[in-house]
Amino acid sequence: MRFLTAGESHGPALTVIVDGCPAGLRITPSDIDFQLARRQKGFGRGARQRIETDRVEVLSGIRRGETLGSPIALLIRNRDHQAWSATMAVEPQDGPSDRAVTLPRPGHADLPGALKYDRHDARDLLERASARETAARVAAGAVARRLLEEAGIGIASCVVGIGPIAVKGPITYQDCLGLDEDMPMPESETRDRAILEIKSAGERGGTLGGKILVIARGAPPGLGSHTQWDRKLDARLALHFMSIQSAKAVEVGDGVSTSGAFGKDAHDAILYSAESGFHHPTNRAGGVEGGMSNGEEIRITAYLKPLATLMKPLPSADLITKKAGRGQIERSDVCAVPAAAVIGEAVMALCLCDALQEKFGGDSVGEFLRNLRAYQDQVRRF
Ligand code: EPS
Repeated sequence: MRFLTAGESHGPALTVIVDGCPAGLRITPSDIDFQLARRQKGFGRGARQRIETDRVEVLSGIRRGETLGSPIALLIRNRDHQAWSATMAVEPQDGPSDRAVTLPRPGHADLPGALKYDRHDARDLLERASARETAARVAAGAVARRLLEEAGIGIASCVVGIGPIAVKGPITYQDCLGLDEDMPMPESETRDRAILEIKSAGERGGTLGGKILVIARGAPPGLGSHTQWDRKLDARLALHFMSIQSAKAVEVGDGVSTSGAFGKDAHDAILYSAESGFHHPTNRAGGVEGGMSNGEEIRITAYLKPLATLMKPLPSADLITKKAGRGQIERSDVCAVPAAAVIGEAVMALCLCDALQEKFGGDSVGEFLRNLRAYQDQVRRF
């Protein structure tokens, strides 16, 4: 299953085409809207989310509540486009743009994009670099997670850090369920401190990053492969998570702490019981060994930098005059980490769906599930 998104933040709409979804998957627009609404929540979001109520329009690939096996085209309109129609006009316009951005924001796509694409108005870059694009990926992810549900795979997430505030952990899958959607952090005292931290950052005109944990439960062993670098599941997960706007690091399992440990404290022993088959008493590997899922929970932590749009901007230089100034002020969020957790669930679903279909194929959901079950049976009888 593959997908491509298109759309600018203040253009008419975002779109995504999901290709390769098997036929016969039961899905409704409300399944997708449910995930889109989750993405819009979160403490620290800015004014844009009060303008938008993201809703999907299904243009193709779904009929009478089931996928057809044909490309699924999804569209999410930008309500805010009304206020930006002249700025974002497709037709040639007279004179300079009313909302040109010539002072690139340090940390954003503005400067490297301007140089690369030879554009002197950074709006030509920032409109696409905007995290609004993630609405399209969350819509595609909602399709992927429906297929995962059929395969018995669940995905949950939580926020494990906001700026300097971090949960103590360890965090289980269960801990990620039923959390407050505005700040889905498992430890209530830490959550209260995180909210205060965001409030105070906002008052000071600053922004905050943080970290999210995404867990997939129920994946069979053997997704991905050790045989080639670009088939390794951990490498593919890292690509998916790293592509979330503002992600700067991705950790599989306890990868960061085990890099400083002795081998005996870094790996997970192998046990066997008639009931559970081969399994591990710990999960430092985060469910991936040798580039393949090992049957344990797949655990990814993604680290997000503070958003680059600052109300008290850093020094910058003008793209046209080259004169010193400060990064342009644009409407933005103080903190988008809670939304990133929802986006992380979507990219986890998309990555696992791709790996599952690579292994089990199937033009229909029935064929896909038959192949999966035959393999699960093989693993049980190993
Ligand atoms: C976002 C939409 C954007 C920002 C934010 C996330 O809307 P606008 O630019 O109109 O305020 O709120 O994007 C960024 C922080 C960014 O750097 O692009 C969204 O829908 O998620």
